[in-house]
Amino acid sequence: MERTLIIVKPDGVQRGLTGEIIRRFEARGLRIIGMKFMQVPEALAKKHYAIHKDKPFFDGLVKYITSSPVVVIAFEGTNAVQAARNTIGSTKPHESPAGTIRGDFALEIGRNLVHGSDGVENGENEVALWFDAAELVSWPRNTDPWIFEER
Ligand code: D4T
Repeated sequence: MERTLIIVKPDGVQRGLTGEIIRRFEARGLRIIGMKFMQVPEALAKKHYAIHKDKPFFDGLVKYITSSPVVVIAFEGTNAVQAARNTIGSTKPHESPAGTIRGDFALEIGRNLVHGSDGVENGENEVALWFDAAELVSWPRNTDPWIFEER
C-alpha cells in the first residue's frame, strides 16, 4: 500500500478550504492514517524542501509554508501517490485543469494551496519526516473492500 503526504498549506487553511481539500482525497478513496494541525518549524520546512535548496525560490518556499498554520495528512492507498498528484493538479495552478484542487481554487505558483508527495519513495520518506510512528494509525476501514481490489 503506498503512502503520500498531503499538506494543506497556509493559504488553504486561511481561506477555509481545509475541509474541501481533505474531502477530495477521502472521496477518491484514500485512507487517512495520520493528521495534525501545526505551525511548521523553519528547520522542518528546510528539510522538507531540501531538494530545492539551491533554487532561487527556496527562501520564498520556506517563508510561505512557515507563514501560518498548516494541516498535514498522511494517506494510504493503492496508487496513492499518483492519484493524489492528479487530484492536486499541476505545479502552476493557472495551467491546472478544472476539476483539480489547484485548477478549481488557485491561480499562482506561490499560492498553490496543497502539497502532495511526488514519488512512491518520497511518499514513504515524507510521511516519516512529518509524523512519528506513534502518530500513525493502521486501521481496517469498513469500506476498504469496496475501494481496494483483493490481491
Ligand atoms: P509542492 O512540492 O509544493 O507540492 O509543489 P509541486 O510538487 O507541485 O512542485 P515542485 O515540487 O516542482 O516545486 C515545489 C514548490 O516550489 C514552488 N516553485 C516551483 C516556485 O515557486 N517556482 C518554480 O519555478 C518552481 C518550479 C512551487 C512549488
